[in-house]
Amino acid sequence: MAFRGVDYYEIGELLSDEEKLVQSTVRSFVEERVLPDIARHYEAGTFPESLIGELGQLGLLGAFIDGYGCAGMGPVAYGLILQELERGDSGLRSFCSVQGSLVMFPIHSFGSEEQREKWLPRLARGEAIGCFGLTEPDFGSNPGGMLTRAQRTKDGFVLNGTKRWITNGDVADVAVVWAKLDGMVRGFLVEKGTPGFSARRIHGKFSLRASVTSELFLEDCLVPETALLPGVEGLRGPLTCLNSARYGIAWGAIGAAMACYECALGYAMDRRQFSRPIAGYQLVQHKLVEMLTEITKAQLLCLRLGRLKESGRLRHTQVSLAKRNNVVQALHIARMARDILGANGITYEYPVARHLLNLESVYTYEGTHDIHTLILGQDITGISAFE
Ligand code: TGC
Ligand code: FAD
Repeated sequence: MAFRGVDYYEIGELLSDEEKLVQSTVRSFVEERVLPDIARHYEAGTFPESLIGELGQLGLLGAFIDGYGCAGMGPVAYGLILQELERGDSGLRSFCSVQGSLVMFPIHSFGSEEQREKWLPRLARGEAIGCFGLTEPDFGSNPGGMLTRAQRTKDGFVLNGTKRWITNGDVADVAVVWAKLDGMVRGFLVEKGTPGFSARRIHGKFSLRASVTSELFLEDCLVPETALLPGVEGLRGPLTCLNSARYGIAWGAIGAAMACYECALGYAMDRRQFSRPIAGYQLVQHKLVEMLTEITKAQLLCLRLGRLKESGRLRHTQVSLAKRNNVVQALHIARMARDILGANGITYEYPVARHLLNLESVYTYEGTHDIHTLILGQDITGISAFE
C-alpha cells in the first residue's frame, strides 16, 4: 500500500497548496523510482546515478534558488523535498543537500555573475555534480584550523591541502574548496581535471553506503583568478552554507524516522508471538507511541523553523536545535523499530537497519550532535565551551 504519511497533528493543513503538491510529487517519485532499488544499491555500495537527471527534471536540485533554471521554491517546500527523499535513503537526501545547499547556494550567494551563469543551470539540471570540501583529516569539528592553503600567483592561485569525507568528491565536476589565503578562509571553485587536483573514493563504510564519499588532494593545484568566490571572507562563508544544509537535514531526519515508524507499526500488527499480534503488547505499544510522539514534535519544530526562515528571522542557533534534536530522535526511533522487527530488523528486506546506520553519519556530519550542544550552550549562556 502506498505511503500516506505520518501526520498525527494534521500538520498538512498548515501547508500551502504548492507545498502539498511538492510533497506528494516527491513522495510518488520516492515510491516509484527510489524504494524498489535502493536496498540493492546500499548493499552494493553504489549511488543510484540514474536518478540524478530525474531529480533535475523535477526541480529538486537547488530548489530554493530563484533564477538560473532553479525552481525558486520556499523553505518549507525545500524541507518537504528533503524529508521525502530521506524517507527513501539518507544518501539521496545527502546528494541533494550537497548539490543545493553546499554547492549551488555558495555559488549563488558568494559567486560572480560569470560563475553563477556557468554553473547554476547545469547543476540544477543534474548535468553537473558538485561537492563541498571543508573537512580535513585533522580538522573536522574545528574547520577554522584547516591546513589547506591558497597562495597568489601571477595567473591566479595555487592550492595545497587534503580534504576528507567529501560527499560526491570523486564524481564531482566542480568542488567548492575552502582554503586559507593570507590567513583568511576563502572559497574556490576547482574544476574536475585541473592539474594537481585528484580525488579518491573512501570504501569500507557501514553507513551511507548508497552515497559517494571521497578524499580530495590539492597538490600545487593552479586555478585561475576567476576560481575565487569573491563574495565572502572568513569561516562565516562555509558556516553560512552549513546553515542551509543543516536546515534540510532537520527535515530529512523526519523522513528516515517516518520510514522506520511505518515499517515497525505494520510489522507489529502482522507479527504474532504468544497469543496475539505483538502490537497488542503494552511494551511494543509504548515504543510505537514514543516514535509517533517524537515524529510529531520534530514535524512541528521544522514547520516553525521553515516559517521563520521564510520571514527572514531564522537564527543559525535555531537550526542547530532542530538538527540536534531531529537527528538524535530519528536515531532512537530507528533503534526502537529495529528492536520491534526482531531478527528481521537486521536484514536488507526491511529499510530499518539501513536508516539506522545512515543516521549514524547524519548524527556526525554537518556538526556533530555535541558540537550543536555547544553552539546552543554558548547561545544561552554567552560562554564558549569549545576550547
Ligand atoms: P566562530 O569564531 O564561532 O565563528 C567564526 C565566524 O563565523 C561566524 N559564524 C557563523 N556564520 C554563519 N553561520 C553560522 N552557523 C556561524 N557560526 C559562526 C561567526 O560570527 C564568525 O564570523 P566573523 O565575521 O566574526 O569572523 O568559529 P569557531 O572556529 O569557534 O567555530 C565554531 C563552530 C565550532 C561552531 C564551527 O566551526 C562548526 O560549526 N563546526 C562544525 C563543522 C561542521 O559542521 N562541518 C560540516 C562539514 S560539511 C558536511 O558535513 C557535509 S555532510 C554532507 C551531506 O549532507 O552529505
Ligand atoms: P571530530 O571533530 O574529530 O570529533 C570526534 C568527537 O569529538 C565527536 O564526538 C565530537 O562531538 C567530539 N568533539 C570535538 N570537539 C569537541 C569539543 N570541543 N567538545 C566536546 N566534544 C568535541 N565534510 C565536508 O566538508 N564535506 C562533505 O561533503 C562531508 N560529507 C560527509 C559524509 C559522511 C558520510 C561523513 C561521515 C562525514 C562527512 N563530512 C563532510 C565530514 C563531517 O562534517 C565531519 O565528520 C564532522 O564535522 C566531524 O568531524 P570529525 O569526523 O573529524 O570528528
